[in-house]
Amino acid sequence: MTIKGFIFDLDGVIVDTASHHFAAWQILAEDLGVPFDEKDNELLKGVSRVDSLEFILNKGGLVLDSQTKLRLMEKKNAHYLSLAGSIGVNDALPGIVEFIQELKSLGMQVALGSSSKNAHQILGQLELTDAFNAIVDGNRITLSKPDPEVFMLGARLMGLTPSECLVFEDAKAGVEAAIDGGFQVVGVGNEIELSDADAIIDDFEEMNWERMQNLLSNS
Ligand code: B16
Ligand code: MG
Repeated sequence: MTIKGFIFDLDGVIVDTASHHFAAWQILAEDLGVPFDEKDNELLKGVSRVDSLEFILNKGGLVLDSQTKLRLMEKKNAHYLSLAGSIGVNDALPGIVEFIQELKSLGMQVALGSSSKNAHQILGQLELTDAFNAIVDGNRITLSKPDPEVFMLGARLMGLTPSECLVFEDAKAGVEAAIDGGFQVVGVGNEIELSDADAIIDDFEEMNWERMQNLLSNS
């Protein structure tokens, strides 16, 4: 099937916000007396805010009422936004803007498929909002990755089927979501974590559509 559309994850694919999410969750976990390290954080990539909090509470064997959970999520998010506030137009990861521009010049459609409720804010800071034909973020979905809802909606908004789209993901949960939805998926980053993807790249530096097609056909 010919690829006609592309769905990009945000955190870890377009911009490196993972360290800010990690720092904000780590402080919250520390306050709760729950150990939380980079390995834990790896499992939370692509996972919604509420599911991430539940992971930390489960790890610590803690049961809290819904009001307290809401307060903790607000606190984490305020901390995350203060850290991510410095993100600006030059902080898109190397090569990503050029790659998206090339796809669009070839007449392809491009969507965002992010679990983050802050996606519009971050895209705005990067001045990339207008680069996308469709934006699906954490406010538009009910089920977080590894459920495929975010990518299914992205494909639908572009008027395409999953088999006509290629997904780019840095998270294990996101790769699983794409496969479950019937998409081809390129993992961005860790070869071991993302080994189920159709192809894996380190980043978008020097990347173009021809090279990407070669990678997919050789995998
Ligand atoms: P928020 P993505 C995900 O974004 C992040 O990878 C994950 O760490 C975060 O918990 C999730 O968004 C929710 O983010 O708290 O901003 O709504 O990778 O799907 O773009
Ligand atoms: Mg991500």
